[in-house]
Amino acid sequence: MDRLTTKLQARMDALGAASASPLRGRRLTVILGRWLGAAFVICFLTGLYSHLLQQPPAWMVLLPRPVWLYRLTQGVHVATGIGSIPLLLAKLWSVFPELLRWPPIRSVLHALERASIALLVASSLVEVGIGLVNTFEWYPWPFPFKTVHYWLAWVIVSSLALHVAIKLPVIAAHWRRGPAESADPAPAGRPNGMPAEPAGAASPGWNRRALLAAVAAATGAAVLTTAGQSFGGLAGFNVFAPRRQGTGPQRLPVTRTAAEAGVATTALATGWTLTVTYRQRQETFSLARLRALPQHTSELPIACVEGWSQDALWRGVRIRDLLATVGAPADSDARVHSLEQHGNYAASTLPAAYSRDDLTLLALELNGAPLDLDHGYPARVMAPGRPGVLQTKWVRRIEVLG
Ligand code: HEM
Ligand SMILES: Nc1nc2c(c(=O)[nH]1)N[C@H]1C(S)=C(S)[C@@H](COP(=O)(O)O)O[C@H]1N2
Ligand SMILES: [Mo]
Repeated sequence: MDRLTTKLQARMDALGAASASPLRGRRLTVILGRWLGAAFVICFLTGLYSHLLQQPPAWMVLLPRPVWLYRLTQGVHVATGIGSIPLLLAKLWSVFPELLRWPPIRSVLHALERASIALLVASSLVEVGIGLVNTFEWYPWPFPFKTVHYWLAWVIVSSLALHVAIKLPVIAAHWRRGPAESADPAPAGRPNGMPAEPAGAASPGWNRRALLAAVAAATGAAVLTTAGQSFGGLAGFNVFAPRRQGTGPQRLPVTRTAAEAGVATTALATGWTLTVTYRQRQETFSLARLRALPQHTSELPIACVEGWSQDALWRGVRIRDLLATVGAPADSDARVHSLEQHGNYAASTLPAAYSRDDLTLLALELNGAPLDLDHGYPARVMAPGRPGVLQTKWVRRIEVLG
């Protein structure tokens, strides 16, 4: 048994030596950890906001203004998520020799620490992997993306919190000594896992700064070449993101076409009508009758959950005017039904915070012309500050709830 352990120990040491780099050290790992921790916290908070907007609990304060709020939070979510990929890889590289340390478990606390890190690493890799692939609308796995992504986010923040809690003595010691001091080569003896700065490295400080600059540049490049899908100012740099601003029918991208939704025929049928219902009351509107109602213009972005977003000019009938035609109070929630029959997009709920808003329209026009079939002809909902997935296209019925 002892011989086996010694042998394994030697193997691991050899592997460690083969992949050794003078740049690795506690300082590098700490700095990358801070960057990555900040990125994950931003991802978690913006992701949670997106989640809550899609199934708001009773206590939730819904914010139709500023109209660009969700566009910003989800754009930041996807950009930060993509930017965290180089950070995560660099962080894993910086601690890689730790995986080879022998014996693998030294105490209960050490076992707990390793388990929490294993969980953190595995869930982070899966989370950013499926997140990235999702923004390309590719779902090559048999599980529902949203549910898995959501629960993995909780696994990440919980294991991150545990990881920080276990490291608290190290962090506290670092701050007690002062950051400048502990940046110096730490005393030998590897008191808490991370190797100290290797002795004899020429100038680890300078090398570390160069490496950190390279990681920062990789992160910046990942963000810069994708964030143009959400932020107009960066559109010219958009090399990798799947959506391009100003493209598609009426210069606006389409997530799912009428043909894909199976509504190409029903949406173009001459007999199309909109039905608005409230308790026993019901009103039916032809397209001509809708056009005869007061028309209003709203400049609102489509802000897709997948991160792309773009401003557009919408024109149509205010939802609250439509609710008034059946005598519904202005403060009503409404359920919006699409011609699309099945799946997540067939209907959406419009809470009162949006339905009473001046900017919320049943839009008939986009950028100065009747809606393109793929943008929801004959009529779609457009409300401020909401995820694109809730801006139901090809509306056939509005049901006032309550
Ligand atoms: C490359 C990295 C990432 C990308 C591209 C990405 C992308 C996305 C996308 C597209 C959504 C919208 C899902 C939908 O509503 O259909 C989303 C939601 C979310 N993301 Fe991420 N994400 C990434 C990383 C992360 C990380 C690191 C966390 C947390 C630590 C996180 C937490 C969340 C949460 C909580 C949601 C809400 C899910 C829900 O609505 O149920 N994401 N993300
Ligand atoms: N009925 C229906 N409404 C829908 C969709 C859909 O597939 N079916 N896609 C949603 C999504 S995910 C987004 S981002 C917006 C996109 O609107 P656009 O295609 O006009 O750009 O429409 C939303 N409304
Ligand atoms: Mo979307």
